[in-house]
Amino acid sequence: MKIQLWREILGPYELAVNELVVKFNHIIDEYKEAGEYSPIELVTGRLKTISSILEKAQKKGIDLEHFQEKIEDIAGIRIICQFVEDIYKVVDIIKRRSDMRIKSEKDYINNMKESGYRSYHIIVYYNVETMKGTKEIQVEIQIRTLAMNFWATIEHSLQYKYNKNMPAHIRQRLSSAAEAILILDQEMSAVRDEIMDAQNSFNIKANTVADILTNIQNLYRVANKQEVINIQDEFFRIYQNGDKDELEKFSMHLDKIAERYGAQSLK
Ligand code: 0O2
Repeated sequence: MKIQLWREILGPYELAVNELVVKFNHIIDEYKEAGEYSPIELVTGRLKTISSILEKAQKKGIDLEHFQEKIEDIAGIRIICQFVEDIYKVVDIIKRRSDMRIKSEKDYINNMKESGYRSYHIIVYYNVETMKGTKEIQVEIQIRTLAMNFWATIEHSLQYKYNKNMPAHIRQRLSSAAEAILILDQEMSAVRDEIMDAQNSFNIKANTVADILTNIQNLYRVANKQEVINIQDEFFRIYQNGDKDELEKFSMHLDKIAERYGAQSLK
């Protein structure tokens, strides 16, 4: 077997993980910017450790000459959603992207594993640019709810602790916990619209306040200082009143004033 230069081999995988975390976080930002509910709550990425790669290769009888093709999760992305429905929305988003190509999918949401594990897995091909040119990387994307993630994290730690010899009573407890997680996700889905409405209002308010404060700051540079102080006082009054419609009206009014001064686009 030829020498494995691990750091050189894993570099592009690390790059893929870093790039994809940035890209999926950007999706969250875009939704928030638009004042809309984001189907993605949280994104994390990890590079499989060399010891885990060796362990998986040994367990599955994979020849180390071919581990890059055979081990699909050297680069791993985890997308956490609030609701089960969001998972399928994220799957659609991934399928529509032009920067990744689907290799395979596993729906462990509708087909729960015997362990109680639930998650949606997609293996994609993703290109990274390196000194030596373009390299196609396989990336495993796991998509699950916050509740599913809670269960999987605990179960994974216990699997590690007991090294595949988990006592039956713990296995039984985990199985009951998996049932409870399933019910929890169903209950949360039932109030999804209410929660989404609340979160949308929160985002809209946050964006309106940010717009108002940017306008006030820009106006402070070009307009009469006393006039800007009066505007700020008015903003605090409306803000404290807590009337969302009045706040939005005030923001639109301020846009017009800023436009008059040509202050809207000032950074
Ligand atoms: P790690 O440490 O997370 O990287 P298999 O070998 O058949 O179990 P396969 O064919 O590689 O797995 O694919 P599968 O079943 O889609 O599992 C891939 C990954 O999903 C696993 O990677 C885990 O991260 C996660 N997973 C799958 N089943 C379970 C489970 O029962 N419990 C938990 N907590 N996670 C699971 P690795 O390499 O096994 O582990």
